[in-house]
Amino acid sequence: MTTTENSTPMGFGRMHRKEDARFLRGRGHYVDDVNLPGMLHGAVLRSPHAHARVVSIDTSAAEAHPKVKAVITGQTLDGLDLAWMPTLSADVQAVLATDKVRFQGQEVAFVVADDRYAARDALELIDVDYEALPPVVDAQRALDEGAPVIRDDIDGKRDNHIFDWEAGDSGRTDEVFARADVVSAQDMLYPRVHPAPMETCGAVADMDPVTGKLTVWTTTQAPHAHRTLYALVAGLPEHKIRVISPDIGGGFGNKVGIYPGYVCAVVGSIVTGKPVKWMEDRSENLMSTSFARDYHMHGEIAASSDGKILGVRVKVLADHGAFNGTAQPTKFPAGFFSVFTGSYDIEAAHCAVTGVYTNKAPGGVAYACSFRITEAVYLIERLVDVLAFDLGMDPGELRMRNLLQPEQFPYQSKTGWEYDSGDYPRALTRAMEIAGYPELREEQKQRALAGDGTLMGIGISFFTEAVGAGPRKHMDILGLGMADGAELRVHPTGKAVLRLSCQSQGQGHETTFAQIVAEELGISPDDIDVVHGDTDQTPFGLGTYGSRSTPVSGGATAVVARRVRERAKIVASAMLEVSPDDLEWEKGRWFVQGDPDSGRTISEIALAAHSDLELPDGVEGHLDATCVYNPPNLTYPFGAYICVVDVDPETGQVQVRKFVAVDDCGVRINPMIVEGQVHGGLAEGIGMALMQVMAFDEDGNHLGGSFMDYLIPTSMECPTWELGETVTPSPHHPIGAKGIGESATVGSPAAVVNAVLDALKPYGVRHADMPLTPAAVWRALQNRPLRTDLAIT
Ligand code: MCN
Ligand code: CUM
Repeated sequence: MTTTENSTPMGFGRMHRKEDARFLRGRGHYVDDVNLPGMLHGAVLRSPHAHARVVSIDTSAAEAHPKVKAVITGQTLDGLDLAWMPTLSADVQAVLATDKVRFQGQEVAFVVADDRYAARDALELIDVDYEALPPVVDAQRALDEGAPVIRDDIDGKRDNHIFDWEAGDSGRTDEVFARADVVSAQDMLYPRVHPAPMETCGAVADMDPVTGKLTVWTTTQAPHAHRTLYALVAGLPEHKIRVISPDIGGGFGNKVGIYPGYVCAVVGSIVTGKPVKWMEDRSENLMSTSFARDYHMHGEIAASSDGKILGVRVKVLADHGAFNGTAQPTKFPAGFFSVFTGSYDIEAAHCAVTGVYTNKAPGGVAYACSFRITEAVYLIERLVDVLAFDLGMDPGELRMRNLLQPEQFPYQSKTGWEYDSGDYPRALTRAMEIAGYPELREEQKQRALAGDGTLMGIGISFFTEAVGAGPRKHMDILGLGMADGAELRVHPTGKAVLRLSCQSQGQGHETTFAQIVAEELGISPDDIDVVHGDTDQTPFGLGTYGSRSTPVSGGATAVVARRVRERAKIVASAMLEVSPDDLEWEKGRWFVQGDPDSGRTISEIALAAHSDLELPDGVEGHLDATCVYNPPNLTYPFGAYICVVDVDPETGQVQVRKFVAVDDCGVRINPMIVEGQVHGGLAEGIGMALMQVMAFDEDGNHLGGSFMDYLIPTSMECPTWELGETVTPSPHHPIGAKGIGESATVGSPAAVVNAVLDALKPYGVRHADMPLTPAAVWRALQNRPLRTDLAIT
């Protein structure tokens, strides 16, 4: 498609986002923009302790505040059987604490008042008597004999163990390890991080006392899933609940689950009979909403002396915080971590993951993670570099040696996944070409010989993602099928409206999904409205996460458009008085085979279909169609990233000088949006590799409650990205597309860390944990003499 970004392509291609018209003019409409007549405001009282018994809560002074309309505590909720809510991981989470508080920032009480300020003021009038308990902060100590038991609310629970889970074949793996020439082992931590979306979480709940219908405007990536959960939590029938997700200012996984504040807003509205708004502030978002990672990993990689990887063995301790939350299904509590063999042809692999409770905020999978693939990619890509270090081999060459070959697809991984398509060597070759890999290595060598005092590092990562949760064949994993619906209406004038279950938080769905319809039907994307984020207006589906919108809802959109095309064919055959079998489709119109001038455009057909004028008996009018799409498999996007850094050994300061990213997400609907997704993810990757960590002190005090303490990357830390692409279509997806939304976040941290460690190689440093802050880099270099032999090999 040859179009500029300013014109509208009739299908796939670059075009500016349709939603930019409102976003750039400040006309976006977010939850906090929802203001209803008589609306009240809620605020949450949070625990100052990481672990404490709640002895008593005195709310009388707060209730006496002239502007306070209600004070809700765990006790109030207990009476309504609402004090605990189910998580998506077969655990329960306290909506408001009754017995104990289990992390600093946990929700203890909810005040509803005339305005936000009064609600905040009244929090200070609530008197809570806590009896402090020793906290469990360190995941490594959580299973110690005699460790304080965090979840004594669970019947018979006497430790902090959540689950043991494993994947792969341990016997075969031990066997290949036994015959390997080299075994490299490394402990590594993927630290706890937070997605920190620009817009914090919030809800406006409005229970209509007359109709009994509850409307919740809320920051959710999955409106239909939230509706079902509200129905289960509140015991309301589903048709009496409407969940509306207006514009969302970034989600990154933070807005998948249900938070206590949402439930409190709902209860507040039921109790007061008025609409209630609750919006978090920044600290609340950072302290209490879904975090990511916190994976303590021990990896081992076995290889022959010439660098053929034979096996991988992994043990993980997963810190899930105080409640096991956010979609880590019972049967699959480590998510998709089992893709940890990555992009390599490995004979045998085994991993074992143990989950533990600690006195920290619950969550675990948020932050563009593809449900633990982030950790898996980091692990294998770091292990490959550790092996290269031990073998004295170039990490690029070692990867090339072991990548899966094109003819191995569809590839059955050693842990049970079927990679749909790929040409990995092509992607890595492309990245090396763009980066000028041999020249970079030469420059590095020359600089080492010149000894100019700074260190240059080149890091590679190659990743395979698995995205598009939904396939029935994986129902055993997720416990539920995840088909997405789509509805397409074509108006009499040939304009259209597409209704979807997925929900954009900045990914540009209003543009790209209109482009899919345009590609299939030849209606301009400008003439197609995309409606999402309202359960009363859109078909059911499980929402946007794990980069599933294009793989699943995108499939639904292509199929529904094809159904419309087939309906149009019947109408066209009536209009042209020929058999449907004699018609041929050309984008935008049906014509009689062999007579190209005979055609009827989709808008002519739409008009006829609605006016009935040319339709004989028996031909249904209208062109509208619906579809429920069950994807046959996940899609497996992949990519090759190369990062170049300069490190100052005196200060530990890392400067990312160059970053090359070659992504393959199959057919690209809108290359400009794809590149934007990659840019964002690369910035996040630099953030995680170099500066981000959600830290706690030994008492469980949260040390990252503001952007002064929890650092997110800015343009200052980012180089000019150099992007490339290869296109390997997904063989099973209707338009050959794979997801892209999380690829760069998943793939880039390892490239940055590998680059920094490549720079530190002359000092014999093989590994250091993220974030590689100046202090961490400086520490890694202490008491290590510079070895010129390592610098120039
Ligand atoms: N796309 C395309 N061609 C492809 C694949 C995707 O043009 N072959 C387009 C899509 O049509 C869509 C966008 O790229 O407009 C992202 O598509 P997809 O990979 O399907 O991901 P989702 O739409 O399902 O978005 C979810 C994903 C996740 S899980 C996180 S986390 C994340 C991410 O997207 N959060 C984001 N990217 C984000 N981007 C923004 N701006 N804000 C977030 O919160
Ligand atoms: Cu894991 S973050 Mo996204 O899947 O919403």
